[in-house]
Amino acid sequence: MERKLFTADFEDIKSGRVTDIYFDRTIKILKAKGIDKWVKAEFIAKSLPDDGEWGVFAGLEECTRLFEGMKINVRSMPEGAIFKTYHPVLEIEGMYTDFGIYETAILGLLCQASGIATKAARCKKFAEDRGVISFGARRMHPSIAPMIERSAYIGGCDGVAVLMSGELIGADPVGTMPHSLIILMGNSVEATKAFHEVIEPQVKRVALVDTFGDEKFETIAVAEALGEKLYGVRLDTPASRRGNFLRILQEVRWELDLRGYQHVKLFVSGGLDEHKIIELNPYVDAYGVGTAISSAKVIDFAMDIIEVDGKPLAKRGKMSGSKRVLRCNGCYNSMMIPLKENSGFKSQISNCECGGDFRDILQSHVEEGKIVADRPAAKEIRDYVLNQLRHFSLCL
Ligand code: PCP
Repeated sequence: MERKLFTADFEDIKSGRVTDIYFDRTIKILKAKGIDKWVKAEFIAKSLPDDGEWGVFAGLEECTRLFEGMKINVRSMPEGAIFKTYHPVLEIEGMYTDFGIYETAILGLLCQASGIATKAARCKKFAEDRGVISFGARRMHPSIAPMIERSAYIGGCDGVAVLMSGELIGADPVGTMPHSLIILMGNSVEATKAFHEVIEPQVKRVALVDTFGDEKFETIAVAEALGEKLYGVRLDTPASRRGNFLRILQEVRWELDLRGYQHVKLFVSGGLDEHKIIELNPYVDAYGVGTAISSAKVIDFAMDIIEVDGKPLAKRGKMSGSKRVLRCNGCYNSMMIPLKENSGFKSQISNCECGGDFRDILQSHVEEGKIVADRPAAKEIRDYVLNQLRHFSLCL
């Protein structure tokens, strides 16, 4: 059947077709030479986008579906774990020819999802209790919109905009109104009144106030039109008119409060990222972040062999041997030590100076193709990320 999209589906990936040719040739050569080795390969990032000190590990659930039934063992951090550079987030063990062909696909699943989740976490960290909604599906290929928004949600976004993404994470999609509704209804008051008449009452009434007129006057007009029923206004002011956006927001807030509309919240979107969020926090109640999250820089994970037939062996620039990543459950300080006990390292590191206990966050995930780890829902993973975020500093 003719494909409508230039995208690969799960069967293509599982059949090893989404692989770089040199992996395919490597498997051919090894098989032709009757060479195969029991290896361990780990996934680490040597640097992080935005010179970040930490990243959010995401994409594991899709990898798990790929691993199922493969003759491999996998140790992995839980999805949503906050990780540091050089600390392995995942390790695969098996005959190289049983999993080597999937390096391209596994890296793709982890690098993009983790990049999105990390950017979402940075935005949420700075927005604090203000809402951050993923608004960026339109900037990327629609076939991956659910993955993008799931990653944004587990990274910390409070909501997603796309219908299918809402189904995937088990939450109602979130949205206000587009400029096209105001243009077709004639003005923001008519559009907002029509929205209020037609849309289910549980949907927050957030009017868009930058289409034709000045945000201040459009805001006053919709507030007077809907009064208590108006939940908020969205300012998506075009860059050409944005000037000092903080002052515009201050003015709108002032005019609303002056007229007794303290309940009306300010929602902004358009060209936002964590830097803009810090700047606008004094007046903003929620953010719609698109491009910055959906097309976030990927996490540059690499998969590298670190053991062959049980002996530590790795390329230059890599630390060989299987590892543990110990994290203190008190202060979240983490360290990396060899998996195997040996003289060089004090293996039994139980307590942290802060009094907390060290635990290995690289846990058995797949044993001989059988999934042995929990597979939490997106909401649980998001809660896990938000809980960790309280312990990780972020300076820009
Ligand atoms: C955009 C739309 C997106 C926002 C901005 C994301 O507004 O609301 O969700 O922007 P970003 O990618 O710069 O972060 P418009 O393009 O004006 O679209 P609409 O009229 O549909 O709101």
